[in-house]
Amino acid sequence: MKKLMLILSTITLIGLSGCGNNGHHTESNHHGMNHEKKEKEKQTKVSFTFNQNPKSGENSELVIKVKDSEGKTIKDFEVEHEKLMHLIVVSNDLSYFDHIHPEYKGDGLFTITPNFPSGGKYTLYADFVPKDSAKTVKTKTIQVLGSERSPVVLKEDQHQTKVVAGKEISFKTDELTTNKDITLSFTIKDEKSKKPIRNLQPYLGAIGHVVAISEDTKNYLHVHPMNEDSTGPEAKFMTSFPKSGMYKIWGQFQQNGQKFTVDFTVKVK
Ligand SMILES: [Cu+2]
Repeated sequence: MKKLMLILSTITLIGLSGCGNNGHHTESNHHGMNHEKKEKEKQTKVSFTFNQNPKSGENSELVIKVKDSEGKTIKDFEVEHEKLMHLIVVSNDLSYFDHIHPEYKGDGLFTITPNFPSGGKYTLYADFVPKDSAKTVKTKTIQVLGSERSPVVLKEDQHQTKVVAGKEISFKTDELTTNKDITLSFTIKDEKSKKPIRNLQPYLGAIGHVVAISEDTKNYLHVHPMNEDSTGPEAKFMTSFPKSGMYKIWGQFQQNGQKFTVDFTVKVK
């Protein structure tokens, strides 16, 4: 059952729509179970509206409205990873990443004020589960006003070890091919002492939280922990990559009340 949940939660987005209403989702390794839930997901309609044109350095409130196919408000949501909705915000070159939690105002309405460090294109991924329905991801690409940075070219990481917030994090994967269960593993040590860290705290109810996005921003993989109750030093996750190409992977963990995010860019053959 656990494995099935892991597989079902690996969601692929194909063909992002501007309004977030027509995004097609396929679930890799899906064997036709849960058809009814899948239908419901297809019918969920989400609108993303800012109270003013979003501009870097300004606070523009984003309102996310969730409706069903008949335009009726969806009011009840399941708590997933301790939250009713997760919102991932990336710049379209994937150099900027944020993972935030819109506040539920009731009546199918969520609000949040995202931070945009510069002008340019960004993609928003709203990740939620309507009550009695399937995990749903709806996306929108937006143009943020303000001065733009030159885009960062995505490059495959040559070194699978990075230092973030005083931690040395090593990243390993199975051989990266498409449509196969792939284990992603992060091993976390103290940067100075090189001692394995064994007191990671639960972050959103698990050892960590991992998201992977394809270079073109069209595939969003919500990855789930395999050893969710562990406190380190190793955090393992499973996912499946639907298409070959470059993906950026962000792992988020917490120790001593401090959250930290590490990213690795991989090439899937
Ligand atoms: Cu979240």
